[in-house]
Amino acid sequence: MAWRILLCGVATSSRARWSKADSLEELAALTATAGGDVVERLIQVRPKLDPATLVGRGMVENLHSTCRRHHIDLLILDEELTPTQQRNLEDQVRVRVIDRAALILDIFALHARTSEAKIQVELAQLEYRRTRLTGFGVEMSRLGGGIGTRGPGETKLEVDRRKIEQRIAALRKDLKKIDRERAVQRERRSDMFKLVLAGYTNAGKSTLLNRMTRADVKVSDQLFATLDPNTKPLSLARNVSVLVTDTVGFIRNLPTQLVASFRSTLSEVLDASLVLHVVDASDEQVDRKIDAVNDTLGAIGAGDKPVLMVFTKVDRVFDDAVVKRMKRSYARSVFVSGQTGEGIDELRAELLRRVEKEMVTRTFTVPVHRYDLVSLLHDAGRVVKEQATRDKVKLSVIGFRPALARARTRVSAALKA
Ligand SMILES: Nc1nc2c(ncn2[C@@H]2O[C@H](COP(=O)(O)OP(=O)(O)OP(=O)(O)O)[C@@H](O)[C@H]2O)c(=O)[nH]1
Ligand SMILES: [Mg+2]
Repeated sequence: MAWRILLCGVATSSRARWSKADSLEELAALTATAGGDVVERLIQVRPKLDPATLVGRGMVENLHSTCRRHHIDLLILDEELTPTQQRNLEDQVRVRVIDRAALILDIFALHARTSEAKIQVELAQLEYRRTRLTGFGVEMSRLGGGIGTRGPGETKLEVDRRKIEQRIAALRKDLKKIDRERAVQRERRSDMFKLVLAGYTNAGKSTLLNRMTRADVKVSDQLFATLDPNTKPLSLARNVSVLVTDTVGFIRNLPTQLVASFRSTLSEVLDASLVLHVVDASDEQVDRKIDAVNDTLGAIGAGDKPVLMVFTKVDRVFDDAVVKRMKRSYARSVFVSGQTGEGIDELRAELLRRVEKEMVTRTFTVPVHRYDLVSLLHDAGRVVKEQATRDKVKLSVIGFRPALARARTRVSAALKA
């Protein structure tokens, strides 16, 4: 049976109540993704958070009676809880209490598939938990399993502080190794034009990747369905191929531990030649989610990457005024549906335009007998002219700027040797 869950949030003014209600809506979606059943939601309007219990005295009592009345198993707070607040609330409300960050960590733990994702999630969970252990290693086991305590795969989360420190050190070492492997992979792809799909979780990124590249990435109406980057080739025209990467989605206030330990996954974006910021056009929170994604891009150092806004799910938008407004606010954006394929040709045309802006023509002259260099140049781009004299051959090549720069270096080095 699903866990029975009570959600609670604090609005700092009555005007902030509505945005808090939206925030609880998202918290409910996260809870459902984690397999919980939201039974009741409570919002308290309070200008200041209580240092001891976060919510006020009256709300603590309300939470206590609501939990008894509805047989609640778990209380989830939308705000970040200090370890003390968490403990005090558990003592007074008499159910388990977690915050939004712990819930997100839990979903990541459930969805981690590859060893890289598992390492990153476990590290984030341990970093989160480390600050929450007081005295001599609190007995986590008294809390039992369930939402908020699940570890990636079969690994049991450690509860002992000394063991946690050791485990964190080991995981950090593993991650360093993975980072190095990634760097090698990146180097190998450095000649290609790279598109990276970034966007709020559930925006429709994987659906778009599947539609554009006939890939088969898992799509689901859950939050954070994708944790591991998937890179696929995409041909935009004869001789114009790029790579498209689908990666983990963003969310408002991504827990800091996750940002830190998912740095290598998140930093896929840093490697992009062009970021496709994928937006769910049918979402009522569209502007706020765009802002959250832009904030996250800034936070990971990708704030100045070239971006193309791609509004998807237009098949679900029935109000033309909505699309008009978005077209006005976000000039040069593209409107598509990953599901029906509507607008995908326009998207491809726009991508080709963007890629072609980065294409250049270069001429190379190599000795006629150096077939190896001639073939290297054929690999580096499209050879549009080839003129042979008695002992030399001159080639004009159109290609991606960094690829041709690299070919130039390699050809010169080979000729000097
Ligand atoms: N109607 C409609 N639904 C879509 C479209 N694109 C995606 N969806 C649905 O939206 C949900 C999320 O789609 P995904 O492609 O998994 O979204 P994502 O951005 O990869 O999500 P995460 O990996 O979880 O961050 C799924 O239920 C999809 O079927 C679309 O163009 N139209
Ligand atoms: Mg996805």
